[in-house]
Amino acid sequence: MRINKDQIEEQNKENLSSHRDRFNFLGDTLSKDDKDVNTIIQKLEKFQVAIPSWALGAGGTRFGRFGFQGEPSTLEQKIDDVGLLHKLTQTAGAISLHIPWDVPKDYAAIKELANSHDIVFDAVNSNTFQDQKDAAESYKYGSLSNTSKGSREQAIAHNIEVIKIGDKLGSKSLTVWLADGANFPGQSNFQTALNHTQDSLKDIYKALPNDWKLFIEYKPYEPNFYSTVIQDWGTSFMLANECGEKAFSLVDLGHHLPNTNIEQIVSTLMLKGKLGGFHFNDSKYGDDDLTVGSVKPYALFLIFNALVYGMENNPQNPYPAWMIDASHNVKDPLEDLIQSLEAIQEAYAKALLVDQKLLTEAQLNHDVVRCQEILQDAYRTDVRPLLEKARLNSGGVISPINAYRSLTVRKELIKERGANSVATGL
Ligand code: PSV
Ligand code: MN
Ligand code: MN
Repeated sequence: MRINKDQIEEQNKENLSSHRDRFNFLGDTLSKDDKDVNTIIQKLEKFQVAIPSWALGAGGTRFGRFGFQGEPSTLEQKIDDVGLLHKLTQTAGAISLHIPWDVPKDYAAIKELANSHDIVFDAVNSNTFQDQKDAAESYKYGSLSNTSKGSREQAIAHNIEVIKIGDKLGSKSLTVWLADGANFPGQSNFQTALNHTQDSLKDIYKALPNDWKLFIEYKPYEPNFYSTVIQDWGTSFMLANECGEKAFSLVDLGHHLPNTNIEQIVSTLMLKGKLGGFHFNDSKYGDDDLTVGSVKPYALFLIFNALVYGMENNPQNPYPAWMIDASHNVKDPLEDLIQSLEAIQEAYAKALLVDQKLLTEAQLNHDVVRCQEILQDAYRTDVRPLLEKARLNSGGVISPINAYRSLTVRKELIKERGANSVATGL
């Protein structure tokens, strides 16, 4: 199924006059407050978030998986799904592949398909957390950190292979997330594991093309429940520094212990020019991979406030690669991703409303109350008409969820793919 221009216009016709009323009211209010509404809208139009190829089917837990009908069962269909998201939202202009879950067979055809949807290939993700069929070595006791040279070498070779695959697609970065760690005290030697990981990452780094970046993702626990080799931003940062200037840390919102101050981590990494990538999701307890903004929208806003500050004040930090890393059991995955995209744009727009000059002034005056007021004024603003305007300007729909439902997208996908199609990967 493809959504065409006429359908988009048809969808927008219904909502246009109420959108205009709301937009004009907000625009006037913000302009009176000296906010540059057009610049904010332009920034929103430019802000693109990659969709991971594994988020398009219903996710599961280790207790089971409840599929969703009409799931994409091939890479082509996954790209088509991202195409649908992008058509409606104009915010999902990239896809991030996980290898070997989504190895293209015909590169030219896959690139052409993505191009026809106006989608580029963002970071490629390696996978050394599962043993592959017919693999010579096992990752049961680790991959890049394994005490067995054979397992380490296999994991390094896999990452180099992933770079080659990404290179053929036009990707410019490799994300490494390691499940490596230990389930029990005494199971492994912390220092040996860290040294092996560092050496292995350096070997991968050597194979990185000059215009590529290496993103090192951290996570405190799961699937190992006693220790994880790359457990926190400090370890990731240290490894990125050891590798070199093309290596960066990657922050996944779900990869922190409860109540960690993520916005402070973001600030520190950007100050040091080492925030390379970002995985969005939300959580209540751990790496829950819930819809972005569904549980802690204010925390998301504060994180965006730090990101916006960094983007404006830290030229030493590259523009981060944005990706949604969420998937679960009970929602239509495409509706879920639409909600996540909306939440990201909303937090970004609110952060753009923060008057950084006034905030600095209030900070210097130690006016703590004023500082909070400045942040919360921005947070309490209903910025949704700005998002609608940005989508309208770039050819999307005013209300993506409503359009998705009124165009009966899922029904069409079920008709095309069948009720029992199952997404590959996770
Ligand atoms: C691990 O929890 C993670 O966040 C990494 O980014 C993986 O590549 C992804 O989820 C999918 O398993
Ligand atoms: Mn992640
Ligand atoms: Mn995760």
